Amino acid sequence: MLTERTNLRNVAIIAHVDHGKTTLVDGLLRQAHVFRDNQQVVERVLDSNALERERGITILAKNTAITIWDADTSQPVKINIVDTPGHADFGGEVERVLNMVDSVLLLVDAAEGPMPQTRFVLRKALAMNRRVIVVINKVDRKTANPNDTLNRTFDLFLELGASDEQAEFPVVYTNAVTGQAGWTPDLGPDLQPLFETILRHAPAPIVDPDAALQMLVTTLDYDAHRGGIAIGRVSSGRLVAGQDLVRITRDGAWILERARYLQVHEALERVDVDSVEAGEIAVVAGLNDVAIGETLADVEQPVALPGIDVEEPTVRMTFGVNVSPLAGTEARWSTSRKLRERLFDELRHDMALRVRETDHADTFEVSGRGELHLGILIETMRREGYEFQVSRPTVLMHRDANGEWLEPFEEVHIETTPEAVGVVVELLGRRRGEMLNMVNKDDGTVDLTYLVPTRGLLGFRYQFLTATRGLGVMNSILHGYLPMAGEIPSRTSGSLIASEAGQANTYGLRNAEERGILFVEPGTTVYEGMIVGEHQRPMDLAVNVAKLRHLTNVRQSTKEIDVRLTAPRQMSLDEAIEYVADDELLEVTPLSFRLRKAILNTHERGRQQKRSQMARS
Ligand SMILES: Nc1nc2c(ncn2[C@@H]2O[C@H](COP(=O)(O)OP(=O)(O)OP(=O)(O)O)[C@@H](O)[C@H]2O)c(=O)[nH]1
Ligand SMILES: [Mg+2]
Repeated sequence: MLTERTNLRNVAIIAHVDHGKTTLVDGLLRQAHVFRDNQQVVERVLDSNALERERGITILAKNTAITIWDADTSQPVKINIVDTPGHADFGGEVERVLNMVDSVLLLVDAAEGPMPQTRFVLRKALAMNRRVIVVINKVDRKTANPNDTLNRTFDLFLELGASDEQAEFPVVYTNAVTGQAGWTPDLGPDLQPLFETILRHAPAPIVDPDAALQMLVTTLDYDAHRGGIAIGRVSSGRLVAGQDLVRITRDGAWILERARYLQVHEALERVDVDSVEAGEIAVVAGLNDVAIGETLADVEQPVALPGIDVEEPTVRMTFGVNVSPLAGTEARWSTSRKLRERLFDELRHDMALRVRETDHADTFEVSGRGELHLGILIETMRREGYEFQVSRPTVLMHRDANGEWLEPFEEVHIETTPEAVGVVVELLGRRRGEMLNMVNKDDGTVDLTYLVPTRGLLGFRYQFLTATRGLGVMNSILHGYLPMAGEIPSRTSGSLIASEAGQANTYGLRNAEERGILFVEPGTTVYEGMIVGEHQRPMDLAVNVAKLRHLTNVRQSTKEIDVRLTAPRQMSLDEAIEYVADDELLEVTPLSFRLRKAILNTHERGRQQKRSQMARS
């Protein structure tokens, strides 16, 4: 029989990047008194992994829970809260965790209004019929316009085809930093209005605890002592610690397992419990092998739940065994077997990723939602001790029903200064962007909306930041597949390439410096075919940066010996991924990343280039 679990709520917080989700969770945790009075708590406590803290963004969705008092029923109510990432590349995380909740808090920045990812996450939430509570955050910002934001949010609901019921959403205004909320933009002293709205409007789970057990595995974790951990909502029946169950794989296979350890979320911790009833989010540990999208089911009546749908990837890179002359010197894991294992293991966690074998046993095709999605995987693997080489990202194309090629397009939102508009418009024009809208805002900034082929956006961010002197803000989201946009010129500069192995020295580098911008400094070990700088001109140029000065009897003037090189350009991993050209690779190790030509030998590369030039003419 279906029952309503009135003392439970499952809520996800969804929004565009940076609209304040993780900060709001801090406030909810603090005001639900989950910390000791004198406990020091870091800001954005849920952004707990190293990459999240370094980059100041959420990458993985995370569960937490609070318990608050419901004055109407005089009962404590447990609220499971799932924080989600806002960056478009991690949209797969949001799609997946919506499976655990009955309602969402849709946060919208009162100054920015709804942004591309607001639309994406709202569309998903409406499609899955989740109750939406709109939270207009950052009402304290100077340029905040809460009323306009509310109107535009309402329009977005209608545009996305919300039902009348869905469009009658409750609204709360907040300042997540100070932990204040209100029914109007005039905020009260604390988040009480938000707590009340959740209690009144977030539906309690309606479930059948006496039916056969079903739980959809939505998140994975690992514990050194307890082994594989599966997290998900028990959608029917109940789970008892130590019980036997059937794990139904995504291929439909049945595997007998035991739920050795059983936990639920409490604040930032997980606590052991004896049983979990339908409606609650359970943490099951001690499973032998488990993947996202599988169902944990009753042994007597194993029935699979619908799997987790996430949108297809748009961008692909190859990951190959590192074959540079420096391979094996800086990493713990280098072999193709290790690389293969690691990549395929990632699929168990990440629904938005695809990995395919290629004709070469040492090379794998890895596809994801964008450069950042793949970049985070590369950075994570590098920190785990792997080395490998990756190619330039390319977009994944489709054929339509008539056999015509289609390519992905993105809607791009740009906020910039009036001075930089000209350059940005020119850059995007060259990349086949089509301007959809341009708004001069009261605060002196300019908002541009573009439709741009994803192909044209690869490698764009770095140029954009240079053009806007780091002040521009750019966001993009997949618009869909459209007919091919025609040729897009790639990088306009060639590379400076080491013609000989050795240690770069001042003398050699000084010669190279006259031709462009250096990436390496004196003392860096280089190999033939390694890229040591960016050429000012469109073609590649081989330079010997390890060249030693001929010793002569003629004394050098001190002026000549004391040459100063300009500091080399230090690229971040993201920048290097954007920079790498078609015939180049990026070598990634735990200690360094190096750009290199795919063909290292200078003569052979020359021959190859001539051949392809001849083939083209
Ligand atoms: N002025 C103001 N700043 C806020 C408010 N809420 C959050 N911020 C700031 O906005 C920035 C982003 O906050 P986060 O909580 O990381 O945003 P997020 O939505 O979790 O970001 P992602 O998870 O990366 O999508 C931080 O610098 C916060 O301090 C607010 O109400 N007012
Ligand atoms: Mg966050």
